[in-house]
Order: sequence, then C-alpha cells, then structure tokens
Amino acid sequence: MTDKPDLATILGEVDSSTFLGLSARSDLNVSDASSAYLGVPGATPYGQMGAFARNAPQALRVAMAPEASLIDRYNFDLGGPLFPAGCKAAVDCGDLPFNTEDFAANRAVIRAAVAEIMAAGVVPIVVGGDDSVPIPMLDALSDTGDSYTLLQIDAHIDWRDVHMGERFGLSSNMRRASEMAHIRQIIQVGARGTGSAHSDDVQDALDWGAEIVPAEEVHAHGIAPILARIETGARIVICFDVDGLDPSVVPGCLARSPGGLSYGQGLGLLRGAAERGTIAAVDFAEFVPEMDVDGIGAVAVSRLVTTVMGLAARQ
Ligand SMILES: [Mn+2]
Repeated sequence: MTDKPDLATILGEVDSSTFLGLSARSDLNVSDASSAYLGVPGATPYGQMGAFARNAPQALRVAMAPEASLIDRYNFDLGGPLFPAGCKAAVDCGDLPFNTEDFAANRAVIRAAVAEIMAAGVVPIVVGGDDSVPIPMLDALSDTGDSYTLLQIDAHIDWRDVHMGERFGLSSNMRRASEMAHIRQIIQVGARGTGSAHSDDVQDALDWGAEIVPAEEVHAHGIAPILARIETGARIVICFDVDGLDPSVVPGCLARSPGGLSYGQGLGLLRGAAERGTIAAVDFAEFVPEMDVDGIGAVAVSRLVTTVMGLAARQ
C-alpha cells in the first residue's frame, strides 16, 4: 500500500476553514458563544528564532477537520456531546495579525482581543505562538477586576527576568505573571530536565510562593494533589505549553523533554480545574507543526482545545 487511508472518506466532507467547522467570528463578535478559538502566530519572539509556532492555529484546524462531522457525537473526554443541548457553542475568531518587527504591537493586539472576548463573558482559548503569547493574555485579565489562580503546564518554569535582552519572551512568562497584582496563585506542573532557569530563578519562584510540581511528582502521586491546591470557586487561567506533555504525545515542539505528562494527565488537569473553579481563559502555546510526527501532536493538542470548549460550554 502506498497511499495512506484517509479518515475523511468515512467521516464525510472536510472543511478546515474554522476549527471543528465552528462559526467564524473574525470581527470578535462572540457574545452568543461560550468560548472563542483565537489563533495567535506569535508575540515576542527571540532574535533570529522568529515566530516558530506561527502555524499552529491553522495546523490544529486541519487536524480536526475530519472530526467536524462528529461534533454532535458522544465525546468520552467530556462524558457527553461537545456542546450539550441548551449550551452555547464555541466560535473561531481566526488568526490575529503578526508583526515581525513591532513586538509591542503584537502584545497590544493580543491583549485587546482577549480583553474584548472576556468582556463578552466568553472564555478565550488562545492557540498558537511561542510561550511569550500568554504574557499579554494574562495582562488582559486585569480588566475584569477579578483575581486569578494560574495553572501552568510546562516542562519549563519560565521565570527568567530577562533572556536574550528581552523581558517579554517565552522564558519569562511566569515571572511577568508573578508581577501582576491580579495573579494571586501560581501552580506550575510538569517541570523536568533542564530549561533556561538558573537556580536563583527557581528560588525566586519559590520565594514568591509558586507551587512547583515536577513531572516526576505527577507520575508518582497523580493529579489529585495538584487539583486540591486550587481554591474552591477560584477563577482559573490555564497556560498550557504543550511541551509539558511527553514528546510521545506531542512530538511537535521545539524543546522535546522526556518524562512529560500523559494525555490523560493533561486532560484530567483541565477537567479537574473546571470542577474546582471556573476556567476564565486558556492558552495553548509552543506547538510546532513542522516538528510534529505525522500529525500525532496536532490531534492531541486539538483534542485538549476541544475539551476546554466543552468545559466552557458547561460552566
Ligand atoms: Mn516549555
């Protein structure tokens, strides 16, 4: 056999113009939705690396196109249809523009879009870009006047103050979050191996009160002790760097690190967070489709995005 079988031949028409065939809302008019897929090519890339995760939003749309025709079926990750009867559905806001030179402009565009979606009472699901993208998303949360528990899933703690001369880059997102008055708790899950953090960065995180749960601890004790750390009724923002998952689950990332979380652990953290409190905003960063293996990671990340949509519709 030389040609791969195509799932679409069983499932029917495939349309990848929006994620899961959801209604398109490039004007950010989302008030009738429960969550909004917001594609973001990048924010503040480091020097010559460029916006290496810029193609993630579209790659996930392509990955889920064959499942668009199954949107009303029973989803075992959610224990029912994605959008149960009577619940508002999600929409797809398309991709924000990306400026290769003016990174402050990128941050302003992301911040404004997230703020606008949240002002409509809708959960923004920011998809794509490197891990500098959550910084303006987190900043936008201050407009709501609420305070937040931040749940980060990542192989790296991202507490560098400045890296490569840049304060708003992918190695600094949790440090920047810690400086925001509306972020009152930071739980960091999945750290392992080495990243950009020095020992004093780890100490600064611990001194601030960040609760760091290395991947090894998740494998030893499961996710229940992590979820128990989230205050009941908290408003929760989730920063999901897909390299927090094991590279066998998501091969498509720049910094593959063995020993990562399983799909089930990632899924369980999302579902468990929604049980503890209210998911207010989520971002999925660092997916690099060009480094993926035959679309394996694209499906895993897409399914987690889909799960957040189902959770948002139910809350
Ligand atoms: Mn990372």
